[in-house]
Amino acid sequence: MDDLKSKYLQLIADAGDENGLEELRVQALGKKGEISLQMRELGKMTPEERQTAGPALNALKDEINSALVAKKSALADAALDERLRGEWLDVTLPSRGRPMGSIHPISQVTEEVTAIFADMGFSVAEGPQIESDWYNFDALNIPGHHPARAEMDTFYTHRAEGDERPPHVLRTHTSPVQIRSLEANGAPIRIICPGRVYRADYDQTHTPMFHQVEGLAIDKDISMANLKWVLEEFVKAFFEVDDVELRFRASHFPFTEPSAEVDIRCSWEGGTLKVGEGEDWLEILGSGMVHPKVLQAAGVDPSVYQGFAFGVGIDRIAMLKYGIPDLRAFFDSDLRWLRHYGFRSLDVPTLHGGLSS
Ligand code: 2NM
Repeated sequence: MDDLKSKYLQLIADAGDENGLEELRVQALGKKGEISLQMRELGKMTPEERQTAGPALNALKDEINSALVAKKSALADAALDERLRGEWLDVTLPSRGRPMGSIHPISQVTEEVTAIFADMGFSVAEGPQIESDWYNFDALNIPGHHPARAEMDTFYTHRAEGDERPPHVLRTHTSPVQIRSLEANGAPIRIICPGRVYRADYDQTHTPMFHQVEGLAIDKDISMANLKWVLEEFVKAFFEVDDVELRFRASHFPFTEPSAEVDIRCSWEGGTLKVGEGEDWLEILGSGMVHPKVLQAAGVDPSVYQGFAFGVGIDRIAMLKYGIPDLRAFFDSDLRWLRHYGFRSLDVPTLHGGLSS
């Protein structure tokens, strides 16, 4: 048995590929294999002989089996390493002077929105995409039991076993950036926060990652009248029309009071969107006066300061402005789609040149 063992362990160690391994398995453990034949001999033995030979044969069989499995996985690893070496690409190489790439519509629209608000005195603030539950929820007046937490379909990170601290989340909106900015700079403040946000939702009108821009203006004498003017200016500049009509519908958000959803007058005649005329209404954003508790959480005295905030879906207004029918196409990386909807890299949005010139 010792001879059999050393013979097969050596053969397995020397096997060069999976076929060779399979042949060895048959040769040793197959129906007519050497070990199987030995097993058959057990029947001819005395009970005493069988008592030692049986377990020894079984142990040998297990050992050869384990060696076969281990060698098989080592061969597979080696094959994968070999393949990865063969298919290695240097993605840092410069391009071969083919036509230039294009600007993704979401980048273009983010630039357009930024240019419009910059012209009204808003600066851009950015922050982390992985947030604490304090900045993403509590500071925004969304306590632990609040249904908005469940409704948001939040992505949570893992904590180590036994770590009782609440997990971090992928931010579900860019409002945490506004809290961080308020905390760091205090009031007065005028900022917009564009960026990626995450919710566990996937269908024709939802992707698990999408883009938002939120705005915030805090000072001693800011009212909803200022909000209305700012949003009108934004919609006129963004859709490149001289006149718009906005409709403020009472709504509810935990972080604003009062809250309003904003619709714009439009028509869909001939299947294309016209803003500022017609009999239809199109919902484009949510807004309101920042809740005193939110100001307080950010270290701002709500008896001195007040202001408005709003949130717009960048993907949605990009679809509306550029007639893109399917949200999911934004994230398919389909080159034909990008060539069709993409912007030339020298077309930088400016207000004097027209945003989509
Ligand atoms: C919205 C709607 C209404 C909002 C609130 C804040 C903050 F941080 F100041 F509290 N930022 N953004 C807000 C308000 C967002 O999105 C639909």
